[in-house]
Amino acid sequence: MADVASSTGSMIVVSNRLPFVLKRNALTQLLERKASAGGLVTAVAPVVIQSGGLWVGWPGIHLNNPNEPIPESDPNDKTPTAGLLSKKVVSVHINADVFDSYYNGCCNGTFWPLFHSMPDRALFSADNWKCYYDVNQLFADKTIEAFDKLIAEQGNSAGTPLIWIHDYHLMLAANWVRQVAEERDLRCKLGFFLHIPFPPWDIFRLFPWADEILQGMLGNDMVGFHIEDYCLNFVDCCQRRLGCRVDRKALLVEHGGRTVRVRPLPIGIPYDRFVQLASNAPKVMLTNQKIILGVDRLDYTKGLVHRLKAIETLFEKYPEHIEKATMLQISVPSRTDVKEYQDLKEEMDQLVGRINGRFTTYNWSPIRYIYGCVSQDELAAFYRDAAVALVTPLRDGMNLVAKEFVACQINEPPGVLIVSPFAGAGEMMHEALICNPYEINAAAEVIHRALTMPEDERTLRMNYLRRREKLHDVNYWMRSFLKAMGSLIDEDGDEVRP
Ligand code: ADQ
Repeated sequence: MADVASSTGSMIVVSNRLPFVLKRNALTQLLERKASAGGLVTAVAPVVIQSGGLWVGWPGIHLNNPNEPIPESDPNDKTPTAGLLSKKVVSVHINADVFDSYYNGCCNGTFWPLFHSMPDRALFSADNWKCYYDVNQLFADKTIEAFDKLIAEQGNSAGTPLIWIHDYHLMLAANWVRQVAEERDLRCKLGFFLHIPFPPWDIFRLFPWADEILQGMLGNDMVGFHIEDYCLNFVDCCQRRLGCRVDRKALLVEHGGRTVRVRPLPIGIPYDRFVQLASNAPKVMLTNQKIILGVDRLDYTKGLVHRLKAIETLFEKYPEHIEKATMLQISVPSRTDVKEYQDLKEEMDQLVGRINGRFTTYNWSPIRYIYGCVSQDELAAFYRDAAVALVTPLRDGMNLVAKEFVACQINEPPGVLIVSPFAGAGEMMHEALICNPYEINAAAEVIHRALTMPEDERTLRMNYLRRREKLHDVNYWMRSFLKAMGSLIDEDGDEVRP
Protein backbone atom coordinates (compact mmCIF):
# COMPACT_ATOMS: atom_id res chain seq x y z
CA MET A 1 0.00 0.00 0.00
CA ALA A 2 1.87 3.02 -1.31
CA ASP A 3 0.11 5.65 0.79
CA VAL A 4 0.48 3.93 4.14
CA ALA A 5 3.17 5.44 6.35
CA SER A 6 5.65 3.15 8.15
CA SER A 7 6.73 3.60 11.73
CA THR A 8 9.98 2.60 13.42
CA GLY A 9 8.17 0.46 15.99
CA SER A 10 4.85 -1.28 16.50
CA MET A 11 1.96 1.04 17.24
CA ILE A 12 -0.49 0.73 20.11
CA VAL A 13 -3.51 2.97 19.63
CA VAL A 14 -5.55 3.84 22.71
CA SER A 15 -8.98 5.41 22.17
CA ASN A 16 -12.25 5.54 24.07
CA ARG A 17 -13.83 3.29 21.44
CA LEU A 18 -12.36 0.41 19.50
CA PRO A 19 -12.39 0.93 15.71
CA PHE A 20 -15.50 -1.24 15.54
CA VAL A 21 -18.44 -1.84 17.87
CA LEU A 22 -19.66 -5.16 19.19
CA LYS A 23 -23.34 -5.98 18.85
CA ARG A 24 -25.20 -9.06 20.06
CA ASN A 25 -27.14 -10.86 17.33
CA ALA A 26 -30.73 -11.10 18.57
CA LEU A 27 -31.23 -14.54 16.99
CA THR A 28 -27.96 -16.34 17.64
CA GLN A 29 -27.03 -14.36 20.79
CA LEU A 30 -23.47 -14.28 19.42
CA LEU A 31 -21.34 -11.15 19.39
CA GLU A 32 -20.73 -9.54 16.00
CA ARG A 33 -18.44 -6.77 14.88
CA LYS A 34 -19.99 -3.70 13.31
CA ALA A 35 -17.38 -1.92 11.22
CA SER A 36 -16.58 1.77 11.49
CA ALA A 37 -15.45 3.70 8.41
CA GLY A 38 -14.42 7.07 9.87
CA GLY A 39 -11.39 8.87 8.49
CA LEU A 40 -9.34 8.33 11.62
CA VAL A 41 -9.83 4.56 11.48
CA THR A 42 -9.10 4.53 7.74
CA ALA A 43 -5.71 6.14 8.27
CA VAL A 44 -4.60 4.62 11.53
CA ALA A 45 -5.80 0.99 11.24
CA PRO A 46 -3.46 0.08 8.34
CA VAL A 47 -0.42 1.32 10.31
CA VAL A 48 -1.48 -0.64 13.40
CA ILE A 49 -2.02 -3.77 11.31
CA GLN A 50 1.17 -3.35 9.25
CA SER A 51 3.33 -2.76 12.34
CA GLY A 52 1.86 -5.79 14.13
CA GLY A 53 0.46 -3.37 16.71
CA LEU A 54 -2.63 -3.40 18.92
CA TRP A 55 -5.73 -1.31 19.60
CA VAL A 56 -6.97 -0.64 23.14
CA GLY A 57 -10.54 0.64 23.64
CA TRP A 58 -14.10 0.16 24.86
CA PRO A 59 -16.06 -2.24 22.59
CA GLY A 60 -19.33 -0.26 22.69
CA ILE A 61 -21.22 -2.83 24.80
CA HIS A 62 -21.34 -3.76 28.49
CA LEU A 63 -20.72 -7.51 28.73
CA ASN A 64 -21.75 -9.68 31.68
CA ASN A 65 -18.70 -11.82 31.06
CA PRO A 66 -15.72 -9.62 30.17
CA ASN A 67 -13.80 -12.72 29.04
CA GLU A 68 -16.27 -13.44 26.27
CA PRO A 69 -14.07 -13.61 23.16
CA ILE A 70 -14.15 -10.87 20.52
CA PRO A 71 -15.21 -12.32 17.15
CA GLU A 72 -13.11 -11.96 14.00
CA SER A 73 -14.41 -9.63 11.30
CA ASP A 74 -17.07 -10.75 8.84
CA PRO A 75 -15.46 -12.31 5.71
CA ASN A 76 -17.33 -9.73 3.55
CA ASP A 77 -16.04 -6.79 5.59
CA LYS A 78 -13.93 -4.59 3.28
CA THR A 79 -13.26 -1.79 5.81
CA PRO A 80 -9.70 -1.06 6.98
CA THR A 81 -10.24 -2.78 10.34
CA ALA A 82 -11.16 -6.09 8.71
CA GLY A 83 -7.50 -7.12 8.98
CA LEU A 84 -7.35 -6.29 12.70
CA LEU A 85 -7.39 -9.74 14.29
CA SER A 86 -9.18 -10.16 17.59
CA LYS A 87 -5.88 -11.09 19.29
CA LYS A 88 -4.66 -7.59 18.33
CA VAL A 89 -7.48 -5.95 20.25
CA VAL A 90 -7.48 -5.26 23.98
CA SER A 91 -10.95 -4.34 25.13
CA VAL A 92 -11.56 -2.25 28.19
CA HIS A 93 -14.62 -3.30 30.17
CA ILE A 94 -16.13 -0.68 32.44
CA ASN A 95 -18.96 -1.01 34.93
CA ALA A 96 -22.08 0.57 33.38
CA ASP A 97 -22.62 3.16 36.15
CA VAL A 98 -18.97 4.18 36.22
CA PHE A 99 -19.05 4.45 32.44
CA ASP A 100 -22.08 6.74 32.59
CA SER A 101 -20.35 9.14 35.02
CA TYR A 102 -17.09 9.03 33.06
CA TYR A 103 -18.56 9.34 29.55
CA ASN A 104 -21.88 11.21 29.78
CA GLY A 105 -20.92 13.00 32.99
CA CYS A 106 -17.30 14.09 32.80
CA CYS A 107 -16.38 13.76 29.09
CA ASN A 108 -19.57 15.06 27.49
CA GLY A 109 -21.04 17.01 30.39
CA THR A 110 -17.86 18.83 31.44
CA PHE A 111 -14.94 18.67 28.99
CA TRP A 112 -16.98 18.92 25.80
CA PRO A 113 -18.66 22.28 26.64
CA LEU A 114 -15.65 23.65 28.53
CA PHE A 115 -13.14 22.91 25.77
CA HIS A 116 -15.57 24.45 23.25
CA SER A 117 -15.54 27.63 25.39
CA MET A 118 -19.13 27.22 26.59
CA PRO A 119 -18.54 27.06 30.35
CA ASP A 120 -22.15 27.84 31.26
CA ARG A 121 -23.13 24.45 29.91
CA ALA A 122 -20.41 22.61 31.85
CA LEU A 123 -21.18 20.67 35.03
CA PHE A 124 -18.41 20.28 37.59
CA SER A 125 -18.87 17.17 39.70
CA ALA A 126 -16.29 15.57 41.98
CA ASP A 127 -17.98 12.17 41.58
CA ASN A 128 -17.81 12.32 37.79
CA TRP A 129 -14.19 13.45 37.96
CA LYS A 130 -13.36 10.48 40.21
CA CYS A 131 -14.88 8.11 37.63
CA TYR A 132 -12.92 9.84 34.85
CA TYR A 133 -9.75 9.40 36.89
CA ASP A 134 -10.46 5.71 37.58
CA VAL A 135 -11.37 4.93 33.97
CA ASN A 136 -8.18 6.59 32.76
CA GLN A 137 -6.21 4.44 35.19
CA LEU A 138 -8.00 1.36 33.84
CA PHE A 139 -7.10 2.34 30.27
CA ALA A 140 -3.47 2.80 31.37
CA ASP A 141 -3.45 -0.72 32.91
CA LYS A 142 -4.89 -2.16 29.70
CA THR A 143 -2.27 -0.30 27.66
CA ILE A 144 0.46 -1.92 29.73
CA GLU A 145 -1.27 -5.27 29.15
CA ALA A 146 -1.13 -4.55 25.41
CA PHE A 147 2.54 -3.64 25.75
CA ASP A 148 3.29 -6.97 27.47
CA LYS A 149 1.40 -8.79 24.75
CA LEU A 150 3.46 -7.05 22.09
CA ILE A 151 6.75 -7.95 23.75
CA ALA A 152 5.63 -11.55 24.29
CA GLU A 153 4.72 -11.82 20.59
CA GLN A 154 7.54 -9.87 18.98
CA GLY A 155 10.42 -9.56 21.45
CA ASN A 156 13.04 -7.13 20.13
CA SER A 157 11.41 -6.84 16.72
CA ALA A 158 8.68 -4.67 18.33
CA GLY A 159 11.30 -1.86 18.10
CA THR A 160 10.45 1.08 20.35
CA PRO A 161 6.66 0.79 20.50
CA LEU A 162 4.73 3.93 19.80
CA ILE A 163 1.71 4.45 22.05
CA TRP A 164 -0.82 6.86 20.57
CA ILE A 165 -3.56 8.06 22.94
CA HIS A 166 -6.60 9.85 21.51
CA ASP A 167 -8.81 12.65 22.67
CA TYR A 168 -10.40 14.27 25.71
CA HIS A 169 -11.64 10.98 27.13
CA LEU A 170 -8.09 9.92 27.98
CA MET A 171 -6.11 12.98 29.01
CA LEU A 172 -4.70 11.37 32.18
CA ALA A 173 -3.68 7.93 30.94
CA ALA A 174 -0.15 8.68 29.69
CA ASN A 175 1.35 9.42 33.10
CA TRP A 176 0.52 6.01 34.53
CA VAL A 177 1.77 4.25 31.42
CA ARG A 178 5.04 6.18 31.62
CA GLN A 179 5.42 5.42 35.32
CA VAL A 180 5.01 1.65 34.87
CA ALA A 181 7.20 1.62 31.75
CA GLU A 182 9.98 3.42 33.65
CA GLU A 183 9.70 1.14 36.69
CA ARG A 184 9.98 -1.91 34.45
CA ASP A 185 12.60 -0.41 32.15
CA LEU A 186 10.35 -0.76 29.08
CA ARG A 187 11.19 1.59 26.24
CA CYS A 188 8.32 3.31 24.45
CA LYS A 189 7.24 6.64 22.97
CA LEU A 190 3.99 8.27 24.06
CA GLY A 191 1.97 10.58 21.82
CA PHE A 192 -1.40 12.24 22.33
CA PHE A 193 -3.82 13.92 19.93
CA LEU A 194 -6.76 16.10 20.95
CA HIS A 195 -9.59 16.14 18.38
CA ILE A 196 -11.43 19.11 19.94
CA PRO A 197 -10.16 22.65 20.64
CA PHE A 198 -7.91 23.35 23.61
CA PRO A 199 -9.41 26.42 25.31
CA PRO A 200 -7.65 29.61 26.44
CA TRP A 201 -6.34 29.86 30.00
CA ASP A 202 -9.29 31.98 31.16
CA ILE A 203 -11.69 29.16 30.32
CA PHE A 204 -9.46 26.23 31.20
CA ARG A 205 -8.80 27.56 34.70
CA LEU A 206 -12.51 27.13 35.52
CA PHE A 207 -11.96 23.38 35.78
CA PRO A 208 -11.21 22.62 39.45
CA TRP A 209 -8.72 19.85 38.66
CA ALA A 210 -7.02 21.64 35.75
CA ASP A 211 -3.48 20.95 36.99
CA GLU A 212 -4.07 17.20 36.92
CA ILE A 213 -5.23 17.41 33.30
CA LEU A 214 -2.10 19.30 32.29
CA GLN A 215 0.18 16.91 34.19
CA GLY A 216 -1.58 13.97 32.54
CA MET A 217 -1.09 15.40 29.05
CA LEU A 218 2.53 16.23 29.82
CA GLY A 219 3.12 12.53 30.51
CA ASN A 220 3.45 12.24 26.72
CA ASP A 221 6.53 12.93 24.61
CA MET A 222 4.44 14.84 22.07
CA VAL A 223 1.03 16.46 22.32
CA GLY A 224 -0.76 17.25 19.03
CA PHE A 225 -3.66 19.61 18.30
CA HIS A 226 -5.40 20.59 15.06
CA ILE A 227 -4.12 24.17 14.86
CA GLU A 228 -1.46 26.43 16.33
CA ASP A 229 -3.96 28.45 18.41
CA TYR A 230 -4.81 25.36 20.46
CA CYS A 231 -1.07 24.59 20.87
CA LEU A 232 -0.45 28.10 22.18
CA ASN A 233 -3.42 27.87 24.57
CA PHE A 234 -2.00 24.63 25.96
CA VAL A 235 1.54 26.01 26.32
CA ASP A 236 0.09 29.09 28.02
CA CYS A 237 -1.89 26.97 30.51
CA CYS A 238 1.20 24.87 31.35
CA GLN A 239 3.15 28.03 32.08
CA ARG A 240 0.45 29.78 34.10
CA ARG A 241 -1.01 26.85 36.01
CA LEU A 242 2.03 24.62 36.52
CA GLY A 243 4.79 27.23 36.25
CA CYS A 244 6.55 25.21 33.51
CA ARG A 245 9.38 26.75 31.51
CA VAL A 246 8.07 27.05 27.95
CA ASP A 247 9.27 28.09 24.52
CA ARG A 248 6.25 29.52 22.68
CA LYS A 249 8.09 29.78 19.37
CA ALA A 250 9.45 26.26 19.29
CA LEU A 251 6.30 24.96 21.09
CA LEU A 252 8.16 23.18 23.88
CA VAL A 253 7.18 22.64 27.51
CA GLU A 254 9.61 21.52 30.23
CA HIS A 255 8.07 19.30 32.87
CA GLY A 256 9.47 16.75 35.33
CA GLY A 257 12.95 16.95 33.81
CA ARG A 258 11.64 16.22 30.30
CA THR A 259 10.85 18.40 27.30
CA VAL A 260 7.44 17.81 25.75
CA ARG A 261 6.87 18.76 22.10
CA VAL A 262 3.58 20.45 21.21
CA ARG A 263 2.59 20.34 17.53
CA PRO A 264 -0.20 21.53 15.22
CA LEU A 265 -1.25 18.46 13.21
CA PRO A 266 -4.38 19.40 11.23
CA ILE A 267 -6.38 16.27 10.43
CA GLY A 268 -7.41 15.51 6.84
CA ILE A 269 -9.93 13.18 5.20
CA PRO A 270 -9.58 10.11 2.95
CA TYR A 271 -9.83 12.47 -0.04
CA ASP A 272 -9.59 9.91 -2.85
CA ARG A 273 -12.26 7.73 -1.26
CA PHE A 274 -14.72 10.66 -1.19
CA VAL A 275 -13.94 11.55 -4.83
CA GLN A 276 -14.66 7.96 -5.77
CA LEU A 277 -17.89 7.88 -3.75
CA ALA A 278 -19.02 11.12 -5.42
CA SER A 279 -18.20 9.74 -8.88
CA ASN A 280 -20.38 6.66 -8.35
CA ALA A 281 -23.30 8.08 -6.34
CA PRO A 282 -26.72 8.55 -8.01
CA LYS A 283 -28.07 12.07 -8.56
CA VAL A 284 -29.96 13.82 -5.75
CA MET A 285 -33.59 14.36 -6.75
CA LEU A 286 -34.61 17.88 -5.76
CA THR A 287 -35.98 19.24 -9.00
CA ASN A 288 -34.50 22.56 -10.11
CA GLN A 289 -33.57 23.56 -6.59
CA LYS A 290 -30.28 25.00 -5.45
CA ILE A 291 -29.40 22.97 -2.38
CA ILE A 292 -27.94 24.74 0.64
CA LEU A 293 -26.51 21.81 2.61
CA GLY A 294 -25.79 21.31 6.33
CA VAL A 295 -24.41 18.01 7.70
CA ASP A 296 -23.69 17.72 11.41
CA ARG A 297 -24.09 15.69 14.53
CA LEU A 298 -26.99 17.28 16.41
CA ASP A 299 -24.76 19.17 18.83
CA TYR A 300 -25.05 22.66 20.34
CA THR A 301 -21.48 23.48 19.25
CA LYS A 302 -22.44 23.15 15.58
CA GLY A 303 -24.47 26.40 15.52
CA LEU A 304 -27.61 24.81 14.05
CA VAL A 305 -30.13 27.20 15.61
CA HIS A 306 -28.13 30.24 14.41
CA ARG A 307 -27.92 28.64 10.95
CA LEU A 308 -31.67 28.17 10.62
CA LYS A 309 -32.25 31.76 11.73
CA ALA A 310 -29.84 32.93 9.03
CA ILE A 311 -31.83 30.92 6.48
CA GLU A 312 -35.04 32.56 7.70
CA THR A 313 -33.43 36.00 7.29
CA LEU A 314 -32.22 35.05 3.80
CA PHE A 315 -35.75 34.29 2.56
CA GLU A 316 -37.08 37.39 4.29
CA LYS A 317 -34.51 39.76 2.79
CA TYR A 318 -34.05 38.06 -0.58
CA PRO A 319 -37.43 36.63 -1.64
CA GLU A 320 -35.96 35.91 -5.09
CA HIS A 321 -34.59 32.67 -3.56
CA ILE A 322 -38.09 31.46 -2.63
CA GLU A 323 -38.92 28.33 -4.65
CA LYS A 324 -35.37 28.45 -6.08
CA ALA A 325 -33.24 27.36 -3.11
CA THR A 326 -33.81 24.84 -0.31
CA MET A 327 -31.89 24.24 2.87
CA LEU A 328 -31.21 20.53 3.33
CA GLN A 329 -30.12 19.92 6.92
CA ILE A 330 -28.96 16.40 7.80
CA SER A 331 -28.46 15.94 11.52
CA VAL A 332 -27.22 12.70 12.95
CA PRO A 333 -28.59 11.93 16.45
CA SER A 334 -25.88 12.26 19.05
CA ARG A 335 -25.55 11.79 22.86
CA THR A 336 -29.30 11.33 23.10
CA ASP A 337 -28.99 10.38 26.82
CA VAL A 338 -27.84 13.90 27.71
CA LYS A 339 -30.53 16.50 28.50
CA GLU A 340 -28.81 19.37 26.63
CA TYR A 341 -29.05 17.30 23.46
CA GLN A 342 -32.71 16.41 24.01
CA ASP A 343 -33.49 20.12 24.49
CA LEU A 344 -31.65 21.00 21.29
CA LYS A 345 -33.63 18.40 19.35
CA GLU A 346 -36.85 20.00 20.58
CA GLU A 347 -35.68 23.51 19.73
CA MET A 348 -34.68 22.45 16.21
CA ASP A 349 -38.02 20.70 15.59
CA GLN A 350 -39.90 23.84 16.61
CA LEU A 351 -37.70 26.18 14.60
CA VAL A 352 -37.94 24.08 11.42
CA GLY A 353 -41.73 23.98 11.88
CA ARG A 354 -41.96 27.73 12.40
CA ILE A 355 -39.79 28.70 9.40
CA ASN A 356 -41.48 26.19 7.11
CA GLY A 357 -44.88 27.39 8.32
CA ARG A 358 -43.89 30.94 7.45
CA PHE A 359 -42.57 30.43 3.90
CA THR A 360 -43.86 27.12 2.47
CA THR A 361 -45.73 27.32 -0.86
CA TYR A 362 -47.75 24.64 -2.73
CA ASN A 363 -44.68 22.98 -4.19
CA TRP A 364 -41.77 24.14 -2.10
CA SER A 365 -40.51 24.29 1.50
CA PRO A 366 -37.53 26.34 2.63
CA ILE A 367 -36.09 23.62 4.88
CA ARG A 368 -35.85 19.88 4.49
CA TYR A 369 -34.72 18.40 7.74
CA ILE A 370 -33.45 14.84 8.03
CA TYR A 371 -32.87 13.69 11.61
CA GLY A 372 -30.86 10.52 11.11
CA CYS A 373 -27.74 8.93 9.75
CA VAL A 374 -27.30 8.74 5.98
CA SER A 375 -25.04 6.27 4.15
CA GLN A 376 -21.66 7.36 2.81
CA ASP A 377 -22.97 7.06 -0.79
CA GLU A 378 -25.95 9.31 -0.07
CA LEU A 379 -23.74 11.75 1.81
CA ALA A 380 -21.32 11.95 -1.13
CA ALA A 381 -24.26 12.60 -3.50
CA PHE A 382 -25.53 15.46 -1.31
CA TYR A 383 -22.03 16.95 -1.08
CA ARG A 384 -21.60 16.69 -4.85
CA ASP A 385 -24.96 18.18 -5.86
CA ALA A 386 -25.18 20.99 -3.29
CA ALA A 387 -24.80 24.57 -4.51
CA VAL A 388 -23.69 25.78 -1.08
CA ALA A 389 -22.39 24.00 2.04
CA LEU A 390 -22.97 25.74 5.35
CA VAL A 391 -20.34 24.74 7.90
CA THR A 392 -21.03 27.24 10.64
CA PRO A 393 -20.16 25.85 14.08
CA LEU A 394 -19.90 28.18 17.05
CA ARG A 395 -16.69 26.30 17.90
CA ASP A 396 -15.20 23.16 16.35
CA GLY A 397 -11.80 21.46 16.66
CA MET A 398 -11.47 21.02 12.90
CA ASN A 399 -14.72 19.95 11.10
CA LEU A 400 -14.44 17.19 8.54
CA VAL A 401 -17.70 18.02 6.75
CA ALA A 402 -16.08 21.11 5.14
CA LYS A 403 -13.31 18.89 3.76
CA GLU A 404 -15.62 16.08 2.62
CA PHE A 405 -17.80 18.61 0.75
CA VAL A 406 -14.80 20.01 -1.08
CA ALA A 407 -13.56 16.53 -2.07
CA CYS A 408 -16.99 15.62 -3.51
CA GLN A 409 -17.37 18.81 -5.56
CA ILE A 410 -16.63 17.15 -8.90
CA ASN A 411 -19.46 18.84 -10.86
CA GLU A 412 -18.66 21.73 -13.22
CA PRO A 413 -19.16 24.51 -12.25
CA PRO A 414 -18.73 23.77 -8.54
CA GLY A 415 -20.62 25.04 -5.50
CA VAL A 416 -19.47 27.32 -2.69
CA LEU A 417 -18.21 26.49 0.81
CA ILE A 418 -19.18 28.78 3.68
CA VAL A 419 -17.20 28.17 6.85
CA SER A 420 -17.09 29.62 10.35
CA PRO A 421 -13.85 31.21 11.58
CA PHE A 422 -14.43 29.35 14.88
CA ALA A 423 -13.77 25.94 13.31
CA GLY A 424 -10.22 24.70 12.85
CA ALA A 425 -11.13 24.24 9.18
CA GLY A 426 -11.89 27.98 8.94
CA GLU A 427 -8.25 28.70 9.84
CA MET A 428 -6.87 27.09 6.74
CA MET A 429 -9.58 26.93 4.06
CA HIS A 430 -8.92 30.53 3.05
CA GLU A 431 -10.75 30.41 -0.28
CA ALA A 432 -14.09 29.58 1.38
CA LEU A 433 -16.49 32.38 2.29
CA ILE A 434 -16.03 33.13 5.98
CA CYS A 435 -19.16 33.65 8.06
CA ASN A 436 -19.52 34.54 11.73
CA PRO A 437 -22.49 32.39 12.82
CA TYR A 438 -23.38 34.76 15.68
CA GLU A 439 -24.12 37.57 13.19
CA ILE A 440 -27.42 36.36 11.75
CA ASN A 441 -27.90 39.24 9.26
CA ALA A 442 -24.34 39.06 8.00
CA ALA A 443 -24.65 35.27 7.67
CA ALA A 444 -27.76 35.72 5.47
CA GLU A 445 -25.75 38.15 3.29
CA VAL A 446 -22.95 35.59 2.90
CA ILE A 447 -25.42 32.89 1.86
CA HIS A 448 -26.94 35.28 -0.70
CA ARG A 449 -23.47 36.05 -2.02
CA ALA A 450 -22.73 32.32 -2.34
CA LEU A 451 -26.01 31.68 -4.20
CA THR A 452 -25.28 34.46 -6.68
CA MET A 453 -21.51 34.01 -7.07
CA PRO A 454 -20.27 33.99 -10.70
CA GLU A 455 -19.14 30.63 -12.06
CA ASP A 456 -15.51 31.58 -12.65
CA GLU A 457 -15.08 32.78 -9.06
CA ARG A 458 -16.63 29.55 -7.76
CA THR A 459 -14.29 27.48 -9.91
CA LEU A 460 -11.21 29.41 -8.85
CA ARG A 461 -12.01 29.14 -5.15
CA MET A 462 -12.96 25.46 -5.31
CA ASN A 463 -9.85 24.49 -7.28
CA TYR A 464 -7.60 25.90 -4.56
CA LEU A 465 -9.63 24.27 -1.79
CA ARG A 466 -9.59 20.87 -3.50
CA ARG A 467 -5.88 20.98 -4.24
CA ARG A 468 -5.04 21.63 -0.57
CA GLU A 469 -7.29 18.88 0.79
CA LYS A 470 -5.97 16.35 -1.71
CA LEU A 471 -2.42 17.12 -0.65
CA HIS A 472 -3.16 17.27 3.08
CA ASP A 473 -5.34 14.19 3.32
CA VAL A 474 -5.63 11.81 6.25
CA ASN A 475 -2.56 9.82 5.22
CA TYR A 476 -0.55 13.05 5.25
CA TRP A 477 -1.84 13.63 8.80
CA MET A 478 -0.76 10.14 9.81
CA ARG A 479 2.73 10.74 8.41
CA SER A 480 2.92 14.14 10.16
CA PHE A 481 2.13 12.46 13.46
CA LEU A 482 4.80 9.78 12.96
CA LYS A 483 7.28 12.48 11.96
CA ALA A 484 6.48 14.59 15.03
CA MET A 485 7.11 11.46 17.14
CA GLY A 486 10.42 10.81 15.37
CA SER A 487 8.96 7.48 14.23
CA LEU A 488 8.54 7.93 10.49
CA ILE A 489 10.46 5.71 8.12
CA ASP A 490 10.92 7.01 4.57
CA GLU A 491 10.84 4.94 1.37
CA ASP A 492 14.53 4.02 1.78
CA GLY A 493 13.86 2.66 5.28
CA ASP A 494 15.56 5.62 7.02
CA GLU A 495 14.17 7.49 9.99
CA VAL A 496 12.81 10.97 9.19
CA ARG A 497 13.94 13.53 11.77
CA PRO A 498 11.12 15.35 13.66
P1 ADQ B 1 -17.21 15.65 15.16
O1 ADQ B 1 -17.60 16.67 16.16
O2 ADQ B 1 -18.02 14.42 15.14
O3 ADQ B 1 -15.65 15.26 15.28
P2 ADQ B 1 -16.81 16.38 12.26
O4 ADQ B 1 -15.37 16.68 12.14
O5 ADQ B 1 -17.66 17.27 11.44
O6 ADQ B 1 -17.35 16.47 13.74
O7 ADQ B 1 -17.06 14.89 11.79
C1 ADQ B 1 -18.35 14.37 11.67
C2 ADQ B 1 -18.34 13.12 10.79
O8 ADQ B 1 -19.61 12.50 10.86
C3 ADQ B 1 -18.06 13.44 9.33
O9 ADQ B 1 -17.14 12.50 8.83
C4 ADQ B 1 -19.44 13.32 8.66
O10 ADQ B 1 -19.38 12.79 7.36
C5 ADQ B 1 -20.17 12.36 9.56
N1 ADQ B 1 -21.61 12.74 9.62
C6 ADQ B 1 -22.13 13.87 10.12
N2 ADQ B 1 -23.46 13.88 10.00
C7 ADQ B 1 -23.80 12.73 9.41
C8 ADQ B 1 -25.04 12.13 9.02
N3 ADQ B 1 -26.21 12.73 9.22
N4 ADQ B 1 -25.00 10.92 8.46
C9 ADQ B 1 -23.82 10.29 8.25
N5 ADQ B 1 -22.63 10.80 8.59
C10 ADQ B 1 -22.61 11.99 9.17
C11 ADQ B 1 -14.58 15.58 16.20
C12 ADQ B 1 -14.31 17.08 16.40
C13 ADQ B 1 -14.08 17.74 15.06
C14 ADQ B 1 -12.92 17.05 14.33
C15 ADQ B 1 -13.10 15.54 14.31
C16 ADQ B 1 -11.85 14.82 13.80
O11 ADQ B 1 -15.41 17.69 17.08
O12 ADQ B 1 -13.79 19.12 15.22
O13 ADQ B 1 -12.84 17.53 13.00
O14 ADQ B 1 -13.39 15.03 15.61
O15 ADQ B 1 -10.71 15.16 14.53
